[in-house]
Amino acid sequence: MRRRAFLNVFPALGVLFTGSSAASRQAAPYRGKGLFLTTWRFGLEANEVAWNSLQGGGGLLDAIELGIRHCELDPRERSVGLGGRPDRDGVVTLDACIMDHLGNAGSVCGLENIATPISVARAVMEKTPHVMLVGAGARQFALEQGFVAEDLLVEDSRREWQEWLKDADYKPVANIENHDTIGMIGIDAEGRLGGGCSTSGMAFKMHGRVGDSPIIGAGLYVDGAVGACTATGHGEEVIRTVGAFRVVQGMSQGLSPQAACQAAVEAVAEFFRRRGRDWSETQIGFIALNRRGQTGAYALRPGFNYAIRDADRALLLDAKRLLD
Ligand code: SD4
Repeated sequence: MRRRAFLNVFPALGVLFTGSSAASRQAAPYRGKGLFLTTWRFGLEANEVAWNSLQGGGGLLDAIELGIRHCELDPRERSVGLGGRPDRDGVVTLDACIMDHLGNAGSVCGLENIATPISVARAVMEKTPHVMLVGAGARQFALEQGFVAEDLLVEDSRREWQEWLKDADYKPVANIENHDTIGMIGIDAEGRLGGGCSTSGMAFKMHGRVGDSPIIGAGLYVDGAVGACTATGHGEEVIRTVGAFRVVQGMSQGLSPQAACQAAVEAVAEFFRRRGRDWSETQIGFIALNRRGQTGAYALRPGFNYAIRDADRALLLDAKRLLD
């Protein structure tokens, strides 16, 4: 009997014959009350907001949007939303995206004057036939949706930019000035997965530069049957290696979230080696979650931390890394 015909007749046996990935998808469904995993220290507060929303009866994507929004609206966070560092022309441009377990997704790139790009990304997902809006079109759409335009450049960021203009030398520094995208992935009590990501991008980038964070598959990816991943760090390297998708693909092939994150960081390192480029100031970090609620995180070098929140834990953890 040909394989497909055999499985049509004996579908329950399919799991035995379709290899480890399909088998692990069938195994041990998630039984917790929910879990959130978020990049960097501000993930602690963002997770708390998301957790309270989920436990209060909100949907998973509502929780993720609210958690990220909390960070976007905090002017002290200088790499996300209001207060984000500007590009080299002194303009704050924001990137964000959101994705659910069904593959619904929305994204905005280079959005100006709107403090909550994650909510605009969600509106793109829910109210347009598109996935991604950029620049002036994204801003126009946001205004049409009732978002309010405001000046996002806070005094501290303006001062830093003016200081930077003296040399105007664009030089990313690992973990220090600009590696602080908020990426949040989560799972709810029904085992649904989702994620979101928001950033002002690399400080003093060229006007018009888009990083990995709003790109579905690079800065964020969710496959409801497998898992979710989000990335932080030097976006060009994450785009080059299709980072978040690579991690989810690794999980679909049977890797644990931890091993899948490690494999993606190793791919980044390998791409650097091939290109013979200096990567001493590059940081990349991935966090991942599978549909059983198992988590993982891995970075290129020390300094990347992430927050986890579930019914038992609210912790900030240091990610394992490739280099010391
Ligand atoms: C970017 N990935 O625009 C973002 C920056 C970042 O933590 O993650 N910072 O390239």
